[in-house]
Amino acid sequence: MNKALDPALMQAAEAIGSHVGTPDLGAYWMPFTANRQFKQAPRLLARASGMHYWDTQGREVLDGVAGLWCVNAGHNRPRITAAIQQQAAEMDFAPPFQMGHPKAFELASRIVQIAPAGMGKVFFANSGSEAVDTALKMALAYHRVRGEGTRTRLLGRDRGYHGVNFGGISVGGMVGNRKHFGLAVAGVDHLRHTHDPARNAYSNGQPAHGAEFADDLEKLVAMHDASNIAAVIVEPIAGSTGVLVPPIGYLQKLRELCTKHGILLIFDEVITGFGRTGAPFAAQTFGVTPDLITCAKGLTNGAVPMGAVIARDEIYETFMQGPEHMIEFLHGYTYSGHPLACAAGLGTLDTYAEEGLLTRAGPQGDGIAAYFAQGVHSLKGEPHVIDVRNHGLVGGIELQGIAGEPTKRAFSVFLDCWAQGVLIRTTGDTIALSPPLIIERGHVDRIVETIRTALRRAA
Ligand code: PXG
Ligand code: PLP
Repeated sequence: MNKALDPALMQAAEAIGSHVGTPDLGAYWMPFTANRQFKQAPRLLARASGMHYWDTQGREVLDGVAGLWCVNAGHNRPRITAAIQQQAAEMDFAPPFQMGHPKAFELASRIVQIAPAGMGKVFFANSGSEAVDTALKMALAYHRVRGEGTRTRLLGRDRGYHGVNFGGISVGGMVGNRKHFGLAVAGVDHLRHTHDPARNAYSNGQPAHGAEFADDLEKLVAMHDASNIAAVIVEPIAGSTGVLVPPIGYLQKLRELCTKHGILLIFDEVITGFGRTGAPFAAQTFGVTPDLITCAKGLTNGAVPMGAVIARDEIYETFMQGPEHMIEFLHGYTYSGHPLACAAGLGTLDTYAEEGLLTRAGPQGDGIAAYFAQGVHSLKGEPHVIDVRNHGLVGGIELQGIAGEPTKRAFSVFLDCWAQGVLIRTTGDTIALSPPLIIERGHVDRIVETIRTALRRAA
């Protein structure tokens, strides 16, 4: 910089400069990121459209994970962009407590139209984590309002991921996300997870064995008594812990046991919601209706943060007692039903409907899910691969970890794919794929062959 320049001009030039080149990486404490490793060789995205990102160097990158399981309609879709732009110019914010704005009601109605029958009420939050904590509080309050206030215990499942807030990490089953944070919420317990590679390795779709894992609920009821249990929360397909598809009959059994014991069943559909499994919700794909559904991500195509809890009508009606001027559920966020998020949500649901995306990955689709399944299963037999699992447009490719260095092998495959221009995601030593639902066969080929190349040269 020329020292003779006017200091004010210099400051302005520096401010512009920080937006053109690589910015100073020091101040930003990145979430769920190896900060030091990242900052040595940053991966910065600048632009996106359809199936692709472009990084700050202008390199095209094929998106194999819909951003982070959320951009289900593909990137920068015109209807969604226009809806957000229009809303931003019209009204920035409306207080959500004791006030409302039309789009929040409209979006709730639109969600109910695609939700399982009988689930007619929607509560808005701003993320999956907030949706989960909202649903857990709703379950506790529901029992209390009904005069069963002893039902305070919450059950999750091993290898569950329910976001990062205190309720979510407590019912979650990932010790790494919990061990640094003390007791979190007390009184939780966990079912076993359903992953059973000895019997189910390389299952295409739902594994045949393991419905009996749901009987763990009977065991926990025997241990704690049903009168003390409020709810069970599970992901229909566990995503974050490596794509665990429910065995045939498992969710049905869980539903039966919950009904038998008066326990609410919560499906965390943050990943499985909005078409990922071939129906709007996995509840429909698997033919099991829970009492509460949590969702986020695909709700707004990732364009504006938003989460939601979809509740059975009866749960809402149960709260609607007492004096009419009193608030029935003492919960909510400043940004619940934010106008920008609602606009994005409406634009997103329009896009899904126009393009048939919510059912494309299912039996009514054009065969893309079967093509995807064939692609990921063709990786069987490649170096390090010990299992491949899939359902709809979700795929998991599990690698044998390097002894004593878990996650390292999969992460090296991730870096190799990035270098080859394909974005994948790894969790532990499993590669997780969840491409935008607009994916075409050529994209599937490119993702699969890129992974194959990376596997063949991985240490
Ligand atoms: N529940 C489930 C089932 C999720 O998958 C959350 C809750 C939390 O949502 P928010 O919006 O608070 O992040 C999630 C989020 C991964 C990965 O790599 C998955 C998620 C988030 C970040 C990374 O698998 N899922
Ligand atoms: N902390 C303070 C001090 C607040 O005043 C509020 C909201 O008014 C919150 C936290 C909660 O913020 P939010 O409603 O955005 O979740």
